[in-house]
Amino acid sequence: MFREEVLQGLQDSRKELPSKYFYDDKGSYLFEQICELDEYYPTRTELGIMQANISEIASLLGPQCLLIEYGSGSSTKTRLLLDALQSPAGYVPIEISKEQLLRSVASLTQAYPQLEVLPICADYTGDFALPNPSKLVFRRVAYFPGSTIGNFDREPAQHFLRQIARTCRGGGLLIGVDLKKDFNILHRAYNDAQGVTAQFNLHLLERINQELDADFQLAHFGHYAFYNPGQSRIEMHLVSLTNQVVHIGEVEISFKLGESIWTESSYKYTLSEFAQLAAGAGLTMQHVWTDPQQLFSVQYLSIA
Ligand code: AVJ
Repeated sequence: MFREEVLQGLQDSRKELPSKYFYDDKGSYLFEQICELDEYYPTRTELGIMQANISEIASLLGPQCLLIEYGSGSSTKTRLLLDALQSPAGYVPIEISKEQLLRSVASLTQAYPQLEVLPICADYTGDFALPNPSKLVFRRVAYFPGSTIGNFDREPAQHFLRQIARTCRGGGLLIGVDLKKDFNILHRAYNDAQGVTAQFNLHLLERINQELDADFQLAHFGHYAFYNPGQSRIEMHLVSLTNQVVHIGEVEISFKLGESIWTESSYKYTLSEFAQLAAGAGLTMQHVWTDPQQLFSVQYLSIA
């Protein structure tokens, strides 16, 4: 899958690579470093919103809910919820990285011996069978924090929300959504002074070198991230700093000086834009929590 998608993306006239491949072990580590940067406001702002409103959030989700987390990673924010939920029926972490999944399941079962954890190792955008918990489920609630929804273009975002609506019919979705704001704040968040985001972006080439027998020279590419206001998104690119030919196994890929590989989009929404997108997928906004500066939002949407 990785090889096919990489080759296809780089053989396109407009080169691109899927952002989901950032997150191998080193990539996940670099992302955690990003989350601690002064410039990167989303993580700490979302955590602050959750902490400030946790009892209200837990009471909206209600007792005996089955919490289904899409892309659970290390499940850090989840603990906040698990601490506050009234006798949850179970926790279903869906995570593509087996190592991360096993690690977080082990530590969660330690910390929450009463909780039934039903892990699914899968790509959460695909199909998976929901496991049956032994406790009675009052409501299924999907949890999708971190503003990862921002990585999806509009149409795929709506498609994904529709899929959640099917999985959690009669329940809801708790989601973190990054908001539109001063362009300079956005720019700084994706162009940190220490260059961690640049390292994170360039690591994708390193991963391709390691896993697909390629010979990208990292010094010959530059990190370039900017806010595209017309499209309401951060675009992250790797720009070729020279005319060059790169090999991926037997395949040759040529780059012109200045040619870019588009590696990530991170869409930003207003509250009403997101409500509209969600409504189109059959989800109704019930409650929105934000920080005092309105940088970020945590939203609970219900599914009929
Ligand atoms: C994890 C996808 C939400 O888009 O802000 C951080 C990833 N990319 N810095 C984001 C990311 C560059 C992040 N998401």
